[in-house]
Parts: sequence; structure tokens; C-alpha cells
Amino acid sequence: MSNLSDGGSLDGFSSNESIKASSNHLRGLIKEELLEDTPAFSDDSEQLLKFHGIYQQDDRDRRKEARAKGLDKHHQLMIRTRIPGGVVSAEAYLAHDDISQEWANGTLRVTTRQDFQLHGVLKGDLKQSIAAINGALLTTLGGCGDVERNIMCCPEPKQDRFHEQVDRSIASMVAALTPRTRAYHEIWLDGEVVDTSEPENEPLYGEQYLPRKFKTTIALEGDNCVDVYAHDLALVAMRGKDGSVRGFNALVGGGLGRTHNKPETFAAAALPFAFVDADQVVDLAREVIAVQRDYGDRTNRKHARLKYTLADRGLEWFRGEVQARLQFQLQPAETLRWQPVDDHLGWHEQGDGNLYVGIYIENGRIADVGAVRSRTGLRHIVDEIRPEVRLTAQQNVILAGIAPRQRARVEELMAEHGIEPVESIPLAIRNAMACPAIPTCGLAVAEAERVLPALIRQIATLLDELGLAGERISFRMSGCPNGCSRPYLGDVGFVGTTLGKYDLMLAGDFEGTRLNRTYAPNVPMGEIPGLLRPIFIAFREQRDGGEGFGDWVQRIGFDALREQVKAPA
Ligand code: SRM
Ligand code: SF4
Repeated sequence: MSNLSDGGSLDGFSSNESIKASSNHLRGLIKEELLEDTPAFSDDSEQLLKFHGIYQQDDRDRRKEARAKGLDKHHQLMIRTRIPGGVVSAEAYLAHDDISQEWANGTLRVTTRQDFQLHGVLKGDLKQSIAAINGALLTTLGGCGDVERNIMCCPEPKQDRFHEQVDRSIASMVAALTPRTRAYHEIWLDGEVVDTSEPENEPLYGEQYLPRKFKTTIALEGDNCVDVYAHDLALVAMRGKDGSVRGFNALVGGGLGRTHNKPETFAAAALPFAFVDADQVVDLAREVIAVQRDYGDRTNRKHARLKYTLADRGLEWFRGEVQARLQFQLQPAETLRWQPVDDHLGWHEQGDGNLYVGIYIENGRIADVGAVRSRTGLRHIVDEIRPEVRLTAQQNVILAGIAPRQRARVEELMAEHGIEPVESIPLAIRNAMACPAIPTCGLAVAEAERVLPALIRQIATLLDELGLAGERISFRMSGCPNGCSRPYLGDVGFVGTTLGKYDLMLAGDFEGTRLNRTYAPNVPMGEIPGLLRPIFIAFREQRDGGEGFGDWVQRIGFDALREQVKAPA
């Protein structure tokens, strides 16, 4: 691959490829532009900043106001802290809470990939925010950009040999797959600029990094709480008879992003790939990424994820390429069996005499909203009790390592701050997720996080009225077809098409093993409960035993479903 240190362009490649190649390992002009008294970075820096975990955004609610002031936009930045397995120390939690108050918009967002996001940071406050995150021993490097993203893992804080071994595998993978560039330290932490004749080496990523983002998750046998089928690479840790990790089943090629009316873009569920021994997992991950690095499409970013490489070249070809780079033999993938997904909410023993409690956070937004003061409440609990904090893939928070005698105090603080115990939260609300969408996401065509609370309460009331309040049905909303809340892997997906309208997706499943499909396109949000009502009634009458909602829709099919719900119930 060429090094465009002269800032030229790479013929035939997407413009991002030239930006990466000429960036001197992600430096570009970020450091210089940071010193300029301007509200925003240049377009090229905007692309490079992503690798540092930073998105340049604008407050879409304030566009009119900005224009009235003669400004282009109300520019601000979003910072994403990469949190492997979602594990955060109490100190790092408190540091993020401090940053959110001092330099961001006063809220902390738990993402669907177990990271923290801080929204609304101004350019002048960026450097100290990043430094504070690093001061708490976390990094934003690789939070975004064309690299391995945050490595997810089931966050259940069980203390046993199996979990310890998985934790060690994650740590080794993070060490092997994190970019090596010294740019991050130079720019954000005033690290020494090392002037040496030795070229800086990115052994895995080279000069141009990957064609596109790459996402990996680790699931623990039986529990798909991290949505393995959405990932470029998913590794399912398998339990041996002696309670150790006997190996990993790998799946490849999942990805959900698509573009409306562009059928050449599509959501894909990851495919079974291979089984490897526990000590082979890092090499496997590295070589899977390396093949995608070498063969992924660098000409068209809408066709650059691993799922497209596999669609174009085939899974067998891919297996051959990965195998050729490995010193060991890939074993055949085993059949996976999933138990009901566990969201890890509520109180549980964690295996060492201590307890953990999973706390529901609506759409991952840790904020003080009306009577529910989760931000102040969590801050208070973490400050006083000092639990380990774990972020879940359903945008919730687990507090771990709580001594049994501290339980009453945690419950008292939760109640004082209006944080409800999970048992009192209707299941529809508990099993719902939405992406941030408007006002921060520049790609949103519809609302999500701000409108789902009202809609999901209507749906919860409807289910209660129909005697279905005890059903586990997942509802996932996103403000555009990119699918950040994984709407294509739930029982019910709402995918924004334009302001106020959503494609209604059905026939996925609660366990997240099957993609759903568009049942009704472009439904005005106000019509969604009315559309769902007769479907829920038919489900109640016709389901087979404990059959899940999505499984029932899948079994009877859309044609039969449409036929049945035509008649007034
Ligand atoms: Fe995402 C882009 C938010 C998980 C697919 N995603 C974005 C951006 C950064 C918008 C942008 O590019 O300008 C969003 C920032 C909004 C904001 O204001 O915060 C954004 N994505 C999110 C988060 C915060 C949603 C959430 O509710 O938590 C999640 C952050 C995860 C993290 O910590 O890293 C998030 N995004 C996902 C997922 C789910 C997953 O990975 O499990 C997906 C679908 C899986 C996949 O990648 O295929 C996802 N996001 C996308 C895409 C489509 C990618 C594609 O291959 O087409 C984009 C757009 C893009 O990359 O061009 C995108
Ligand atoms: Fe933005 Fe679309 Fe992702 Fe929602 S799904 S955060 S609207 S890119």
C-alpha cells in the first residue's frame, strides 16, 4: 500500500483512503487545528478524529439559531470511550460523570457496544476531556474509525475460572488489535514527539488501516446478550467439563448498516466459521482482520464491510485465506444453542459472596429527567459504595462487587433518586432500545431516543390491556437504516425513514438469531400502536405454547398475518 505523505489522492479509492494514507499514522493536522481559535476541524481532520474516538457533530436543534448568528452550524464533538467488555472502575465512572458535567451536555450515554459517549463537547474543551479520560486509565483511541472497535463481552460479573479465562482472552485481543500509532499520545496527552529514523510501525493496520470499521464481540456459551449475529467477528466461549474455556466458536460477516432504496446494501447475520482452541483465539482474530484488510473494498465505503467481502467472494474462499495465514488448523464450527437472552438486570450473586445489581437505564442515557435522577443517583452510589461498573449491550448499567450488607443502602439510594428496581419496569420498556438520532447524529432522518419513551409506554399499556404484559418482546428503534440499536435483530424493529415515519420490521426473535423483515413501510409513528394491536391479539389467540412473538410471526408468515389482521378484531 502506498504512503501518500504528499497529500495526493489514490486513484480509484475512496477519498478516506487518501486521507488515511497521507495522515502519518492518524496525525494529519489535528494538533495544529486544535490550537486554532475555530469552532470546528477541517473535513480531513474530521475523518481522522474518528480514529481517536471523536466525532464532529452539530446540535441539529440549534441550526436555525446558528444561522441567525451567521454561523454555519452549532458545532460540537462527541467523544466515545472504548471500554473492553464494558468494565469500568468506580474511579473511571466518576471521571466520566465529572467530564459530562464540566465539558459535555450533562449526560452520559451507555452505547449498544458497551462504551460511554459524551455529547456536546466544544472544541476548546476537547483536549482536557480526553486527558481526563486517560487519567482514569481508559482510552478513546479506536472508539471509532477504520480499525477494530471496542471488543464487547457478556458483562455478567461472575467470579469463576471460565469468566477469568475469557477476561484474559479479551485483554490479549485488545493488546494485539489496538493501533500502535503514537499520534494519540502526542496530540492529546502531550506525549513526546519521538524523532527517530525508525519508521513507526502499524504491523496489523499498515498505512491505510482497514477499509472500514471492524466489530468483534465475545459471547459466553448459551447467552446471546451481546448480539453475536450483528458482528464482523463473533467469538462464543465454550465451557469445558472442568469449567474452563475449552475453545471458541467463531462466526464472521455480520453487519446491519444499509441505505434505504439501495438493495445492494443489506443487513447480514454472521455465519458460522470455525472452532478454535482457547489459546488460538488472538491469532484467529488477527488473521480474520488481516484478510479483510487486504481484500475489503477500498473503493466504495458502502460496500467495504466484511459482509460484502464474503458476499462477493464466498465463505469458503475466506476460510481458505484465513487458514493459509495460520500456523494451526481451523476446526469445524459447532452448532450453537442459545438459552433465553439474559439482560443481567436486578440483584444476583456473583460467585464470591458478593452481589451485583443490574440497573435499567432508558435508552442508555444516564441523566436526571423529572423524578428519575439516574445520573445523580448513580454518582452517589458509585461514590459511596465504590462498586465496579459494567455496561451492558442493552445500554444498561451493572454495579458489581456489592457486599450483601450494602444492598439495603444501594436500594435506599436508588429509591431516593427515583431509580426503579427492574421488577417494577414493564417488560416492553425493559426490552426496548433506541439510538441517539436527533439532535446529535448527523445521519438521522427520524427521531429515536427522544420519541421511543412515549411510544413504548403506549405499547406497554396495550400489551397489558391484552393480557400480554408478561411477554418478552424486544422493540428496537433507530433514526435511520444504519441500525445502531440493532433494530434488525429484535422481535420488532422501528427503522426511521423520514421525520415521524418508520419501517415496521417483524419476524426477528428475542434471542437475536434471525434478521427481521419489513412488514409495513413508512408507518407514521402515531399509527404504530393501532397497527400492532390486531397483530398482538392474533398472537395471543394463535401462539403455540410459550412461542415467542417473533417466532410466531415467522411461523405464520406475513401473507397470513396480513390476511388475519384485515378483519377488525
Ligand atoms: Fe452506529 C454511525 C451511534 C452502534 C451501525 N453510529 C454512527 C454515528 C457515529 C453517526 C455518524 O457516523 O456520524 C452515530 C453517533 C450518534 C450519536 O450522536 O451519538 C452512531 N452506533 C451509535 C451508538 C452510540 C448507538 C447507541 O444507541 O448506542 C452505538 C455506539 C457503539 C459503540 O460504542 O461503538 C452504535 N452502529 C452501532 C451498531 C450496533 C453494533 O455494532 O452492535 C451498528 C450496526 C452493526 C454494524 O456495524 O453493522 C451501527 N453506525 C452504524 C453505521 C452503519 C455501518 C455500515 O456498515 O453501514 C453507521 C454509519 C457509518 O458507519 O457510515 C453508524
Ligand atoms: Fe444515527 Fe442512524 Fe445510528 Fe441512529 S441508527 S445513531 S440515526 S446513524
